[in-house]
Amino acid sequence: MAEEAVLGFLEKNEEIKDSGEFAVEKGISHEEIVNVIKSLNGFRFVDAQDIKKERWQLTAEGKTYAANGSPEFQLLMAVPPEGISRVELQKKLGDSVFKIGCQQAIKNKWVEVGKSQVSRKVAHVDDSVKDMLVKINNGEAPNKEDIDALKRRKLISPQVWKGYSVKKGPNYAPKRRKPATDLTRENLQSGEWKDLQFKEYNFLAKGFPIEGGYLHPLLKVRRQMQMIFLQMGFEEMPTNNYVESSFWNFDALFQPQQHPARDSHDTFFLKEPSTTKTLPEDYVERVKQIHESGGHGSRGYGYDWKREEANKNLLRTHTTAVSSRMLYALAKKPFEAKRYYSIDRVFRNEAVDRTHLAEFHQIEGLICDRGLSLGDLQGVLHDFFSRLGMSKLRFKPAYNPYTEPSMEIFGYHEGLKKWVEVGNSGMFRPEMLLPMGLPEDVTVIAWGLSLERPTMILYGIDNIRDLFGHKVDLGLIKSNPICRIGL
Ligand code: FB9
Repeated sequence: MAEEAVLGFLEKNEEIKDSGEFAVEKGISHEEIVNVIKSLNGFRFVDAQDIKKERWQLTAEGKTYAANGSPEFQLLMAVPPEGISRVELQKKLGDSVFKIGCQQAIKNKWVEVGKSQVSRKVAHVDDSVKDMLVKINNGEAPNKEDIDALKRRKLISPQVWKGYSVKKGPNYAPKRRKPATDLTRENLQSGEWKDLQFKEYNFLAKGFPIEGGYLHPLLKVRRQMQMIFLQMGFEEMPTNNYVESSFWNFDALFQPQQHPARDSHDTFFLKEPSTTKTLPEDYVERVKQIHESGGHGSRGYGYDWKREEANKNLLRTHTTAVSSRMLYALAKKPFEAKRYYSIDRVFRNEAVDRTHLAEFHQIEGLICDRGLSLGDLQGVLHDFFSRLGMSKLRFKPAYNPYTEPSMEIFGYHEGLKKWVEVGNSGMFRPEMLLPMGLPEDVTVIAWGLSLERPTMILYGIDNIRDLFGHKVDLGLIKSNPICRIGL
């Protein structure tokens, strides 16, 4: 309707001077007219020029007075000829109307407001304020000083009115035929295509966003860590078993059965299946020995080692449980040096906070060879972490039940301009390796770190809950850039 009105009017007239007046004339809402003008302008059916006008609109308070009269007029009307007490008048009008009404009525010398009494000074007046507010509401513009007076009383506020003046455009036609957007068999056969107006191709139109899969940042960094290990000649250990026996997770690592990590405060033990099915009996016997009474020069822990403790199933607390399985398997064969790595989930019954969840991904590397020393360990750590962009390392003596000596590793992070704890390491104890059957002169150097910490640092994520778990921020996953480590 609005479109026919605009195009129809321009058929007979040069221009629509003011879309606002045109809307009133045609009895169509100005908004509808504006939408049509914009669309016709887009297709160059018309040529529309902006016109702006400053208008005044009533404030909420202005609207109440336009409806109920100005407060000073309401006040005067409420004062009977014989006068009235302030209190009664205030009750009649309400606090705000009474207060403002008094100010204005006194100023207009309409009333006399004594200590308790209020009396009239005039018989009748016009409520010019209300009249002006009504006029403004109907779009009329009162004179400057009235505007200023009403503005001072915050009864009106300025409003920019936007409209258009409209002329015929290069594609003007009295009636807009929807431009064809397709050459169909029908309009080809009917020959209608000859007079059809075809819609222009919009070569800037964006195609439909191709939704693809998104690699989680953890998987991107895992891939980069994997590449580093493979480039350093390591092979991946099979970590596809979250459920492990206490034997491989602890006992095989010479971790005593009363070690604090082995109680349910730190470890998730399984209710079902609660115990492991099979263990290599001869090896278990040797582990029992080394725990109870030592051997190979070690005096062991000297406690009563319990098979049922070793049988308990748990969620592995470290991928070192996989390392113990792999080293035992290695010992069963003629010895050959090996470089192994693992990157997979481990579970610890820890309090969840900004950097800790009950599970994280552990990265572990180990080299099993003859006559390896702590120097070799520091060497391979330098090689590994320099590929992570950290060429400056510092080592701090540490303790692990299954490595002696052990070192915490600190690296200087150029981006953060500070030393960061980047992991832990050590040489697996003979009490762990010899019962497996590995040759006397074989030593194993190993180290471990997490996948979450480097990923949080690389992607600037400071709360691990945004990165992993049910509160993960999918937007972050979708929009995360490719962050290259070490570069
Ligand atoms: O990952 C850790 N820090 C880290 C690693 C890399 C990194 O890269 C920068 C971007 C380039 C930045 C930081 N840490 C180990 C250090 C700390 O975050 C530490 O507070 C938390 N640790 C976890 C364990 O928390 C209880 C990180 C996790 C960890 C610690 C030790 C091992 C594995 C994971 C181990 C081991 C080990 C030792 C000897 C033999 C075999 C395995």
